[in-house]
Amino acid sequence: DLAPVRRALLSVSDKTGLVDLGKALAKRDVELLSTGGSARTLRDAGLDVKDVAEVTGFPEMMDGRVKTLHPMVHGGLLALRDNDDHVAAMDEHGIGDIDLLVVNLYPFEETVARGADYDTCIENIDIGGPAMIRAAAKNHAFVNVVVDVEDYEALLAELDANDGQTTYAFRQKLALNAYARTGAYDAAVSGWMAKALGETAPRRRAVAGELAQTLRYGENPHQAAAFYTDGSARPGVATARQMQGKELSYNNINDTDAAFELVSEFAASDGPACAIIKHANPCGVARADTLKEAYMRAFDCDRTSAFGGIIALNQPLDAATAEEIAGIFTEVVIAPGADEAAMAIFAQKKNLRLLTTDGLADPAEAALMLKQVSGGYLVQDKDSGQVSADDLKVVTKRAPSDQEMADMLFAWKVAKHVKSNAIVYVNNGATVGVGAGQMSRVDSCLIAARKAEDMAAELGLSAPLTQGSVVASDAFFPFPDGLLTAAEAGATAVIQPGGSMRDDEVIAAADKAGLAMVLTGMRHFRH
Ligand code: 93A
Repeated sequence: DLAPVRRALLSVSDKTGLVDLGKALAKRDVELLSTGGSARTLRDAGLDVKDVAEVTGFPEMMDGRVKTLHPMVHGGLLALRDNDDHVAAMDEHGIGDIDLLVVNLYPFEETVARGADYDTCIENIDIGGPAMIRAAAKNHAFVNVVVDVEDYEALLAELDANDGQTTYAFRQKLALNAYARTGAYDAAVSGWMAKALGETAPRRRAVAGELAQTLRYGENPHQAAAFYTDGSARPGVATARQMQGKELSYNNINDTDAAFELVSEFAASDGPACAIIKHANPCGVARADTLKEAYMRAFDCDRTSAFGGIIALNQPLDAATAEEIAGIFTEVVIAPGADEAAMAIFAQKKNLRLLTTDGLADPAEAALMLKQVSGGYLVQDKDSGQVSADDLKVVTKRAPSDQEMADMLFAWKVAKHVKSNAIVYVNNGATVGVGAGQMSRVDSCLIAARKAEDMAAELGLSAPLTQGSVVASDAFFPFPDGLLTAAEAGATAVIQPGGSMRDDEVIAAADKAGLAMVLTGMRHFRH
């Protein structure tokens, strides 16, 4: 199953490592064919290269749109070397074998990422490259196809280990990777077009992904797992730089994403904010005058749960905050930067993972979310819904105070990031009780209130901080019971979507309890 490599075609947009590869191949007596820019690069380095135009007898034309699309190329890639008819056809037309194809494609994804206009994106759709890659990959019985600069070394090692030949298993692996590349490439093109056309439900949807990391395991140790990125340049867990600490786990990545998306709701210009996440739910979110104070207030929402949590900050990590965070066990910290003094403090905590991003994510940015179900997947717009004070409808006799209003808007932003049923108590810019993921809204109200009682006991407070708090509910109260539970816990104002059949009953109950209540008209289910 060994196949020799005597003739190679090199056609790459990313010229990284091209000269070294060309030299290494030439040293192994491999004849080099190449396209315009690639050929120039190789020739400039003193290598002997034949232009594809010479092989095809056609010049590159139409701005390079047609350069390799020719039987002299595709015959050389597709011919079965052990098939008499194929060999006869090659002889008849003077087609030579191409045993190795090295291609990396026009940088379509990068072109989109840098915000290029429509026509520029179109021009960066590679046609000849994918055609050759697919041809070479189909003929992996004889042909090697390399589509990633990272694979150049492995190719040379394979040639050296097999006296200038490659094994079938090696070529199969190359082919698998090659088809994944062309698949992802076309998925990127169709994904870009869907976005450009505002099409959320095309009849077919291709999912693109690039392996970023094979994970030690998934949610549990008996589950294999990997992390794929989709090429988006959005600040977030996939594009963050890891500055220190152990490798991220599956759960780390999931929780870090939740933490960063939540803290990104709070613009840096509005002052420091901190979110602490456990099992994808916030167990403390706060704003304050300093980042350190924001962290401490978030921590004080539920110290027990914050142990081993994931912390997201909306400002670059500073030394004072780093010092405070380093005091307890934390899995991951993600922030839009970290200063040197902070880095020095974290350096003492070898296992603590620090990720830095280029700014915050835009919470209003349009994006699609995928959820897998058996036999398919659901696609929906990301929940980028936001409300401001002007959108709120006061439905009670008492209108909220300014402080209640500010806290309700804060609580509402947090509730959007809590698994349903979500209940969030907030007191003066900090969560003081979070109820998440319960099947009954009343239970979420009770759990959140009990959390606040536990913390009051731990902090030695005379009363839980739900006294004089506001409460947010991610969906309407179907009955007055949940609302009354919150009132009993000491909440004075309520923010919720409204829209229940029994809204009148719920509003009457709020009035009777002396609560101020506003309706958002928008729901934030999250499952
Ligand atoms: O415009 S194309 O789709 N038409 C082609 O026939 C063709 N053949 C190779 N683009 C084509 N390529 C691509 O050119 C390769 O995939 C590679 O990305 C690039 C290399 O061009 P150069 O060697 O001139 O820099």
